[in-house]
Amino acid sequence: MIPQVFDAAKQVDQAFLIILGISVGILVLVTVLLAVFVVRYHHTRHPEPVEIPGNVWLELAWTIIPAILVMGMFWFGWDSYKAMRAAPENSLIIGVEGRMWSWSFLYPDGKRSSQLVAPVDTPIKLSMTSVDVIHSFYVPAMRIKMDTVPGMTTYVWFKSDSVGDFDILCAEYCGLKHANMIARLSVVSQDDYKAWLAGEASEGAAKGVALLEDYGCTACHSLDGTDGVGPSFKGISGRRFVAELPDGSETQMIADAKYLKRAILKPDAEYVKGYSPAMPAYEGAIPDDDLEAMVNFMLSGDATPKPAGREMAEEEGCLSCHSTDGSVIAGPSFKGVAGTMRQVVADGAVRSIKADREYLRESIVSPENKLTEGFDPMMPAYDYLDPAQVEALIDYIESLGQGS
Ligand code: HEC
Ligand code: HEC
Ligand SMILES: [Cu+2]
Repeated sequence: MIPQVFDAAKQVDQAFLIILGISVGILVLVTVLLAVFVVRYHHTRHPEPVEIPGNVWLELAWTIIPAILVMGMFWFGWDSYKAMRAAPENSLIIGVEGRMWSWSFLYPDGKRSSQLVAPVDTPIKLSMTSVDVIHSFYVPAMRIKMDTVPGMTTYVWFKSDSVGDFDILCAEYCGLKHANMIARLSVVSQDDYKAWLAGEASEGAAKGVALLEDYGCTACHSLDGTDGVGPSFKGISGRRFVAELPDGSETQMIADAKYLKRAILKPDAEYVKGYSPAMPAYEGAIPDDDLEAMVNFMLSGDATPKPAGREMAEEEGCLSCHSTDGSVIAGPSFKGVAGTMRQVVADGAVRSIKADREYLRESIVSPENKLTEGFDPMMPAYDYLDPAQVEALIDYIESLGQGS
């Protein structure tokens, strides 16, 4: 038997059992009567058919009894339906996003995860939508199933009275890898939930700040947006700025992982316009781990290393559309795509463009800008990934071979 951890789900089970019981009762009654009548009124025993003109009591009975049964079934069904729809006012609201072919869960503080973590004994209201086609969010253990529809918000709620892990599935056929839309609902204690929510993020942030202080960076760079000897680190991730090259020329640049590392190790490769060349070179002075952690922190506010690209590509569902062996699933294979010339459709025209990091980045964050020719515009925009994560994905794609 599947677990019963949600009160409203118990009502659903009850309604189900009542309807099943009545149906079985009727089946038995009809079958028995059928057998009795076949024997009792067989022409050998009952050679003379009798015409029965009517029987008021019988007619009343077979009208009223079924009416009561049907109304009764309706009542239990309605009652459990109401219980499933009536999310308590004080519910914790968690967002759900369906996409081909994975689920994302969004917590009130902005945290995002690919598994649903929920505190025990707390009503949870899931506010759901889809970024592409219709999916259906299904948690058998909670007896909840609801379509997620693009452009529309639907909801379900549940409250688990015990901790445990439960399956989440998609119950609406949504294409090739529909069966991959499996996730986990982990119901955990209140303390574990708080720890999970605050968890690594704040530890990672504290580590980032500590590193920048330890290496003396904060003497010249603020973390809160105020200008110092150097630009503030606040909002540096993905910032567009004008760089002055050593030869005196200027160029437009974007602060990504590669640039940030260079800016720290070899500041004289380019200077941020408007600042003096006061930044010391840290080449050889910062171990790789610390440099990585600092850059992660600048990009995402969290110094802990992001999962490697391969893991992310699995977590985010990229590999359900992109193969790594050259075969085509729904999108082009990642194998050897980096560095090749791509035929893309942009603004209605087809043109050729090199798959450099900038192009790959755009393909991930806003795929609709440049569609690879010959493929459907089905890739969802991964604009919620932080830059460090996008960089990791690009590194992973590049590691699968570079074309020319
Ligand atoms: C003596 C002051 C000083 C110290 C100490 C210093 N910087 Fe800088 N930093 C600057 C200045 C001035 C600039 C702008 C000119 C340039 O691009 O080099 C800059 C630029 C940068 C940039 C590029 C910023 C942008 O907006 O593109 C990064 C990243 C950076 N520093 C990181 C660090 C890190 C990390 C440390 C510590 C390990 C550090 N800095 C220590 C003065 C400093
Ligand atoms: C629902 C299927 C689907 C998912 C999920 C998906 N993609 Fe795509 N992707 C496509 C399709 C189809 C194209 C080709 C059309 C276009 O350019 O959007 C594409 C194009 C790309 C391109 C450009 C490739 C080229 O040949 O120029 C890159 C890079 C890419 N995807 C990366 C990713 C990454 C990274 C993820 C996961 C974070 C991801 N995709 C998730 C379907 C998908
Ligand atoms: Cu689906």
